[in-house]
Amino acid sequence: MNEVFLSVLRSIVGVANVLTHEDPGSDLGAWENDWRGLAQGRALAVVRPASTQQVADVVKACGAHGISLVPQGGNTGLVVGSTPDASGRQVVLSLRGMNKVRRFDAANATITVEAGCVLQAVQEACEREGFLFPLSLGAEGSCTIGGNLGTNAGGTQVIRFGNARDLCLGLEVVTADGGVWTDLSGLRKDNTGYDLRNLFIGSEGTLGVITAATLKIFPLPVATLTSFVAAPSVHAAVDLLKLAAARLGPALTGFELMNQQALALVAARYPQQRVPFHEVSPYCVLLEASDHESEAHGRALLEQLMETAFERELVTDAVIAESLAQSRALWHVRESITLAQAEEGAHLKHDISLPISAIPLFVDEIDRVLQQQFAGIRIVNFGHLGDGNLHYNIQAGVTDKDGGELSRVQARITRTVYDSVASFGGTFSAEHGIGSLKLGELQDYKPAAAVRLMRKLKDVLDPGNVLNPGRVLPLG
Ligand code: FAD
Ligand code: 2HG
Ligand code: ZN
Repeated sequence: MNEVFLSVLRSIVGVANVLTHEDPGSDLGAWENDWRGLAQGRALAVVRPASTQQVADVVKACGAHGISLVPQGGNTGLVVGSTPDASGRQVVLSLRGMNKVRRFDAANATITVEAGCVLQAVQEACEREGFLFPLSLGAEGSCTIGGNLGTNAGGTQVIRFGNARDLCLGLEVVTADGGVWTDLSGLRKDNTGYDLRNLFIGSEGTLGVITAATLKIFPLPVATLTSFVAAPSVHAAVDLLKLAAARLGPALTGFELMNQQALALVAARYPQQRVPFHEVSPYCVLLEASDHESEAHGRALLEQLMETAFERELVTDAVIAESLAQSRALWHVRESITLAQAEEGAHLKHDISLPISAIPLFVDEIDRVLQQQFAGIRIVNFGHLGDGNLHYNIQAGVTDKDGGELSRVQARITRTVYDSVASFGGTFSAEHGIGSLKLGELQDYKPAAAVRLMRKLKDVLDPGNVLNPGRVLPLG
């Protein structure tokens, strides 16, 4: 039966684009395993389509043979949603081969790309034409537009440009029955019924396979200024955010928070990186301002902002990058925290979002409670303070690199964090999604009526459970 199915797949995408464990010397680990080592899957096959029609035919074949599939882009996701289960019965549908720019429309300020385009390649294609595609995140060198839309990725520019959903004007989607729904016209207004686009975005491959997207692009700023400041507390950082938003308006394009522990980890793992003044400050903020007038104008605004911030004791130290290289180095420090945590060993992630006004009191409370209950706990708190999204992570102790001790208490820690987040009106998944990692939290914290509606939608759009079953919603 497998052989019949595999030969159907081969007839659709070509022999070279169906990879199986039976192939001599095959190693499917890159597609099967979660990059953090949280799950090892086993695929029936990895299938690499080159066109939308091939995707549609593969989806149809899977449905006909009762085989489910897992759409995959860069496999950089953080909630174990893009790798197969261990059954050996699922197909990984890798979209990476579909990586063409289909259309660039300067007058409409849009770019239409295939789902397998790597985010950085899209950014660079836009830049060559004098435009900015502002979605930006640490994995941009390997994550794909399909994955970005599948997870409704956030990143560092949400404060100004919104998340992936806000940057998307249209989609091409292969539905669970193998049909194709196309809306790539790039309209900014279209009130002709239900919003299908936004249903597929963020559905993590459970409602349809995204094969292409029309994305919003923006004029490139004349200058981008980066500043790294030391803040005495989260309260001060939030006050600085208010001040910066008032002074800079839409020129405020990034506002990232990092606690001392996060920076210490980067400094310890990557000694070649220059981490300004991390030893003395409980928190640092990376603030980015983009100016459409001139570098001098942007710098003057930023310097005035810093002057006021010093006067109000919101910052205790500050540097403004003098060159592109310096600016990149500062951003590199921020973007290195995830890998530093992974290299340091076992850790827990809490990708949370709260009303910005609630963040100082939340952090005071949760820091205090965790430190009381779990002696020696290492809290690595960083993230996109500008949009209310913290990565309130916990690192295993220095003598517990493989996480043996942490695993005993992790359920309690996570429950304590999410209960507190909920009590402050926040959510347990800001930008990473649900995948298979947060199925329990979905049941515990998402209103039951919302979960019931989600289940109804899944049943209608994918009655055969062909698309990424057991992700976002538990198996029924
Ligand atoms: P994958 O990991 O391959 O897939 C993710 C999900 O999308 C899966 O459920 C998959 O089935 C689905 N999917 C993939 N392709 C498609 C498709 N074509 N159609 C439908 N569904 C699809 N995330 C953030 O939001 N903000 C960050 O700042 C951020 N920083 C990161 C930094 C690092 C160092 C790393 C490793 C990850 C980071 N992430 C971040 C998480 C991750 O990069 C994003 O979730 C990214 O959007 C995933 O893209 P991908 O192509 O790797 O998707
Ligand atoms: C980031 O903002 C990513 O760097 C990853 O969302 C967060 O490692 C994390 O927990
Ligand atoms: Zn993030």
